[in-house]
Amino acid sequence: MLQFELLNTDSASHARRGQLTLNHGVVQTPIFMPVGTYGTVKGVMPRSLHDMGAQIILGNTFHLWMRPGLDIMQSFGGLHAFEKWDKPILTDSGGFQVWSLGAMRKITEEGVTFASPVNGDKLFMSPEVSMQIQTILNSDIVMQLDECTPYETKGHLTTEREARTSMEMSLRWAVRSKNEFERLQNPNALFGIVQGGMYLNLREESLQQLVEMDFPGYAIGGVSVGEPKEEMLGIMAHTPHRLPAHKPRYLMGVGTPEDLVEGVACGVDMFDCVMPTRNARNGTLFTRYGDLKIRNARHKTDHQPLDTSCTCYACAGSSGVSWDQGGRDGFSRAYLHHLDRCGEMLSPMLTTVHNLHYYLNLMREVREALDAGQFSAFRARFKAERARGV
Ligand code: PRF
Ligand code: ZN
Repeated sequence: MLQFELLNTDSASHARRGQLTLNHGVVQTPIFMPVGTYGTVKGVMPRSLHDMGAQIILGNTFHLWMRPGLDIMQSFGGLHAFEKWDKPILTDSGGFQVWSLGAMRKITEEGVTFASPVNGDKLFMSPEVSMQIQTILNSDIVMQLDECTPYETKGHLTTEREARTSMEMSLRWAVRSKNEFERLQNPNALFGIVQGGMYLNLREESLQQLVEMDFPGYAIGGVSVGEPKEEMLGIMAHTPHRLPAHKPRYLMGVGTPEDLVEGVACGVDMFDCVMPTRNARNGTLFTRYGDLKIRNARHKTDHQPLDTSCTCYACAGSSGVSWDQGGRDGFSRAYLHHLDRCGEMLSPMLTTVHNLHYYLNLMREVREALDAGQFSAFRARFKAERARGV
């Protein structure tokens, strides 16, 4: 089940405000989806995710298939009950994750053969297997199995011919994914994934074929795979707005706060990325006034929170009142710098809460700007504030 309602469209860009209804609840778009690869958003309790306003999170077919395996998933009736998250979940198909194994795998028309990174067993992933696993996981949004076309192949830029071969196989895998999804009578929603590498003509062909297959939603894959930023912006400007207006559009694995706001302007409704969670663990924090590296010695004596305008638990404590509004309950940069130096567990916990709150709040501000017909002004102010520096 999936319903998508367009609430508002921006007059000066392709940006849209929408509402997506799934089996486990309603999602307001544009939206950022925190990544929970192994059935957990690393270091964050579901209750905190809820408090931060997370509406939908990701899970990974490949990882959950490896561990804990399908018998356990089946015994819990799916991923929601296992990880104690009762709102919507989107699962990636495993294509991208298997692809990331590099030399460990062999891709053929039938599917992907690879050695289990856990115990070395020889395993086989196909569109059918991916649909069978995602049906057991009972995720609200299921992704087709695809091949993520790399930016470089064997040391040279992927040629148009190579990108076409890959894109065409992804299309055949889309057909097989859809057939198996229907045969299994999966009650959720299956998304097709546009591929085509850096070739806009291939992207257009991929898109048209997928639209003919009439998926309830569409993703754009094969970006953020090591290409220069201009290439990604080129695809963002080309593809999203060509997809059917009345269906949700998901840009996979993107990106920085600037990429998200740009993506929205290009007509994207959904994003996921490990950047807020991974960078938090490495001590890189996103703030309204630019990025901040907590390991930098200049933070050692600073009493201010990470982001003086932020209302997250790390920056505003239990009161939820930001420093700029006079709140003084938040944790200081000096304290977070200290925790990091000591390798304390609370360090990545607090920084992850902050970064996720930043991303979720950014998208909330984007939605409010769209509701108010103020997206252009918001976009300009956002860029200026981020460029100011902390
Ligand atoms: N395909 C799938 N998952 C993905 C991607 C893709 O191309 C990307 C590319 N950035 C991230 N995650 N199935
Ligand atoms: Zn914060």
